[in-house]
Amino acid sequence: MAICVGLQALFEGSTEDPNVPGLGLIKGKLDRFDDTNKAVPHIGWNSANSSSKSLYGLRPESKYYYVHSYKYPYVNGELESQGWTVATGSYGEETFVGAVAKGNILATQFHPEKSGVAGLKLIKSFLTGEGEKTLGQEVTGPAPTGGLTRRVIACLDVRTNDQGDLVVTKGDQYDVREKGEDRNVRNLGKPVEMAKKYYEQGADEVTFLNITSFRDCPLADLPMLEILRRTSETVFVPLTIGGGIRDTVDTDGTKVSALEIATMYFKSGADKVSIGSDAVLAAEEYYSGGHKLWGNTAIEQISKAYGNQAVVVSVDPKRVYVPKLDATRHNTIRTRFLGPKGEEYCWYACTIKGGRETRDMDVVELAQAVEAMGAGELLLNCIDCDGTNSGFDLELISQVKAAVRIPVIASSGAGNPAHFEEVFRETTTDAALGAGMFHRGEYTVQQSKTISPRQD
Ligand code: 1PR
Repeated sequence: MAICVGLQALFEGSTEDPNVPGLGLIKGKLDRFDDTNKAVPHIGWNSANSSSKSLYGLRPESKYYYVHSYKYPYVNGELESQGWTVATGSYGEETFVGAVAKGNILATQFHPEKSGVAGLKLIKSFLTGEGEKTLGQEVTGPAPTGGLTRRVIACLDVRTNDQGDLVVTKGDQYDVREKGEDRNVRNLGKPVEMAKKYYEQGADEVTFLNITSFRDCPLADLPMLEILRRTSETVFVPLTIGGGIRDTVDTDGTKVSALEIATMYFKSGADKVSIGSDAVLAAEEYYSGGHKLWGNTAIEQISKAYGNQAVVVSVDPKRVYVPKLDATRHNTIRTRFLGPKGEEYCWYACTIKGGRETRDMDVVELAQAVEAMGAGELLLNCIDCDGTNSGFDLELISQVKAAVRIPVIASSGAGNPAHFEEVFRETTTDAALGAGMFHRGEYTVQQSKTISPRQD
């Protein structure tokens, strides 16, 4: 059984690295998705339609989790004439090979181990041998539901509270302490249990953000490692982990690179790492060095080792109001929400250290720099909207989507399911993330998926 790049390796080669031959078990070469009109990598839940032929229990109405930039373009009958049964997916105008099987060989471009119940069924069909027995037989079923769905992500901000327990918390504009006298850290539950609950409610992904990074903790004892290990035992959708991913010095004085930290997370069950503060500092160097890439930033190193799709950059912007469009050198928009002095324009300043420090860099500059460095996705928070339950900042999301070709996750401000509907309708965002409304039990993840539900 071959998964994702495992399927790709069965072919003769790929434009990803023309000098490295594939196994050549299947004739043909892979190429990259065209990103003129769509985000690349292709990330999310899409179909694998085997045209009424049984293929290890794949179902036309189910969706499977893909994350890749290279694909084998589907040509009707080509692989079938080599004896393969084929399932296809479609992304924009392109139809690509989602899965192939012949005898006891099964290869999937998507990740069955991250495709929830539908993926587990496929793995079972492979392990029991049932899939091989029925391979290629005619089957009837519902009509295929093609195309990529837009993801709904549940996010858990995690930190240690004043009693030393690791808790899921949630801030209002990044302030996670209660409003009362004692100002305790808000405790909304336990990370592993909450992640499982959101998986069962249909979350397309789960993100953990360690919002106080590694305060004086030996790296090997990082509590987030244990959380990932335990979560990946019961949660079969992609897991992202963020917080503290940068070159650092361990408590015993040993230098540890961001790549080593990311490796520890991947080995513990993470599918993607999310980089916040370090990305802003790296982007500053990128511009001060005249757009030069040195290959030494965390983003470049991790994306080189694990692929762009494994690196998310988490952005923490906040609005800076200005009286006119050309008041600063920054990428400025006209806004429907006027500033405190009636200003009609604003730009979004990037912050680091959980919003504690504002830098002279706007969100478009950051997004374009990290895309050039190899980030595969942006997690676009908004300090002004965070925890307000007033809806996503559609102006911010539209500005960033227009500036980059990598996928964008809209975040901050979701207060009810209609806000998800709105952000998917009004912007081209690839995914939307919610936190507080799920943690407080006001709505389930499933209720937020009216626009892009997927079936297991
Ligand atoms: O800088 O690489 O160590 O990463 C730190 C990470 O922790 C960053 O991703 C940063 O966004 C996050 N973070 C730091 N401080 C806070 C805080 O809240 N005090 N949380 C924080 C960011 C934003 C979202 C939140 C959405 C949705 N939280 O994760 O879940 O805003 O909330 P809502 O739907 O309830 O409005 P580094």
